[in-house]
Amino acid sequence: MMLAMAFFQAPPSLGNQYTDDRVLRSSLARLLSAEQLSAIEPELSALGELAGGELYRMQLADREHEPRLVQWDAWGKRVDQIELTPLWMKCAPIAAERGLVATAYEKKLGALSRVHQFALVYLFDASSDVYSCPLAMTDGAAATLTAHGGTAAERALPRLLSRDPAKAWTSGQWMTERTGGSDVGLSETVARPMNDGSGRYRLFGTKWFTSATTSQMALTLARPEGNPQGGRGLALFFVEVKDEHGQMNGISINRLKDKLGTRKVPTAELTLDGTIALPVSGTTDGIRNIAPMLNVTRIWNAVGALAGMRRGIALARDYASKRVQFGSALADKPLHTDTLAHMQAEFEGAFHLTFRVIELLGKLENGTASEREAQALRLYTPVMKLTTGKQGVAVTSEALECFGGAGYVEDTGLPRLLRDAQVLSIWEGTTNVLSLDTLRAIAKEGALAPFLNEIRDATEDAPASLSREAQLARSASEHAASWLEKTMASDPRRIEGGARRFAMTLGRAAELALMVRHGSWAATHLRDTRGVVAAQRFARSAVDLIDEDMPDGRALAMDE
Ligand code: MFK
Repeated sequence: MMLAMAFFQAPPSLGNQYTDDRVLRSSLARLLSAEQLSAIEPELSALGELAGGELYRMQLADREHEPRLVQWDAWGKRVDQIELTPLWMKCAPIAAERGLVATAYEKKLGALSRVHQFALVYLFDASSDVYSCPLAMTDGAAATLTAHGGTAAERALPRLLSRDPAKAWTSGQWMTERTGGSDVGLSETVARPMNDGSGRYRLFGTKWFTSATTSQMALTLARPEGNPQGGRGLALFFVEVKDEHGQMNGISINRLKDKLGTRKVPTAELTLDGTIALPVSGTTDGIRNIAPMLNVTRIWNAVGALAGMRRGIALARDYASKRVQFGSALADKPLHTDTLAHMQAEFEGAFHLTFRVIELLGKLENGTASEREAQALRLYTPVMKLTTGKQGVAVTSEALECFGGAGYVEDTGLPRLLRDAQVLSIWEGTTNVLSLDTLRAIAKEGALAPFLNEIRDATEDAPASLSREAQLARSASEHAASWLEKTMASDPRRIEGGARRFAMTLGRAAELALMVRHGSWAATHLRDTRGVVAAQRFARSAVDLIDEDMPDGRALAMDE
C-alpha cells in the first residue's frame, strides 16, 4: 500500500534541561564550590526534568488556551475576574514550592543565592508560557519592600516569599499610564489622603498596562494632591487588590490587552476609583523608590531572553539530528551547523553577561560587593537588559528558520518562541530608554571606570588562543569610553543620538570579555574548548558599534 510508505517527520523533543545544558552546568561549576553544587544539583536536575518533560508537554497541549476576563456574573453583578490557563494554574504551585523567588531571600548559598535562584528560573521559564512575568514582579516587589521596610513590608514579605502555595502571593507592578510608558513622570493618577489616622490614601486614575493582574498586591505610583509635576512628585504605594471580604479594592478591569505575544499573561487596563493604598516610603520620589524593582525585573527579563534562546537552540539541535534533506541530516551539513554555532555563540555571550550581573546582585544583597562592583552593577543592568533583549529576538527568529515552514506553523508550538521574545526589548524599558539609563548610570554613579575594569579583569589572563578576542573586548570598550569623553567635550548634544550604539558596544564587549574568561576556565578545568570556540565566533559577528564618523541620522530617519 502506498500509505505504508508515507513519510512523517519525527518532531523535535527535549531531554532533561539541566543535564543537557553545558553552559549552565560549566558556569555553576566555575561559580560554586563542589559542595555547594552537589547540594543544589538534585533540585536543578528535578526542575530540568520537569521543564523538558511534563511541563513542556502541558505547554504544547495548552497552546490554544488564553486567559479570559469575566466582568459580570450570571446575575448582573460586576465581578472582574480573570480566568487563567491550565498551564499557569499548574505553574503557580510549582513556583512557590520550588522557591523561584524565595531562594534568593532564604540565602542558603549566601552571596551565591541569586545564582542559585536564577539557575532555577532559567530552567523553568521556557516551559511556563511567561509565568516568569508575575514572578519577576514578585521578586521586584520583595526587593523593594526589603529595601524600604515598614508596614507594607511586614504585611507582604512573608507572603511574597512563602513556599506554601496556599499562602503565597504574587505582585503586580503598575507603572504605565496612557501618558507615559517610558516617561513615567507624566503619570496622572492622583492620591488623596484618607485622613483617618491610618496614613493611607485613595488612588484615582487609569493604569494602561498592568501585567499579570491576578496578583494579590501591586506596587504602583500616584501623585499625592498638591505635589509637583514630574517623577519627583510621584509616590510609591502598596495596594492590595482585594479587601478582606474578597471584593475588588476600588479597581475595575476594563479589558485585557490583545498582544502580539505573551498571550498567556493577563495584561489588563485598570481604573482605580478610590483604591486604598499605603505609601511605601514617604510621599515623593516614587521613581527613585521603585528603582530596586526595575533593576530586579530587568534581570528577569534577561533570564527570559536566555531561556528563550536556549529553548530554540535545544529544539533546533534535536531537529537537526532528525531532519534529513538532500541525502543527509541537517546536523551533517556545514551550512546548517554554521548557523547553529552562530546562535549558540550569541546565547553564550548573553548567558555569561547575565550571570555576571546575577553574581554581582547576590554579592550586593549579601553585603559583600566592593564599591567598585556595586557601581559596575548599576551600569551592567541596563547594558545587559538591552543587549540580551535584542539577542533574544534575533536568536529565536533564527531558531524558527531552522525548522523551515514548520517553524512558522502554530501547532508546532514554535512561533511562540519568537512572539514571546519580541516583548523583551520593549517592556521593562525599551532599548533606547535603557540606553539613556546607561548614560544616567555613568553620569550619576561614575559607573564607567568600574565597568571598564570588569572587562580588563575578565580578559587579563587570557590564553594565547583567546588573546585576539581579549584584545578586541578591551579595545571596543575603551573606544566607546573615548567616544563618550570626546563627544562630551566637543558636542554633547550628539551623545543622545549615539547612546544605543554606545551601550550596545559596551554590552558586546562585556559579553566577549566574560566569554573569554569562561572559555579559558572551561578549557583548563574541564578540558572543554567549546567555550573558546564560542568566544572566537562571537568576536567575528557584526554589531552596530559606536563610531565617531557616523553622520547624523535625522534627515535620513525622517526623510527630510
Ligand atoms: C521574563 C520576563 C520578566 C519581566 C516581566 C516584567 C513585566 C513587565 C511590566 C512592565 O513593563 S512595567 C513598566 C516598566 N516601565 C519602565 O521600565 C519604565 C521605563 N522608563 C524608565 O526606566 C525611565 O528611565 C524612568 C521612568 C526611570 C526615568 O524617569 P525620569 O523621571 O526621567 O527619572 P530621573 O529623574 O532621571 O530619575 C528619578 C530618580 O530615579 C533618580 O534618582 P534621584 O532622585 O536620586 O536623582 C534616578 O537616578 C533614579 N533612577 C532612575 N532609574 C534608575 C534609578 N536608580 C536606580 N536604577 C535605575 N534603573
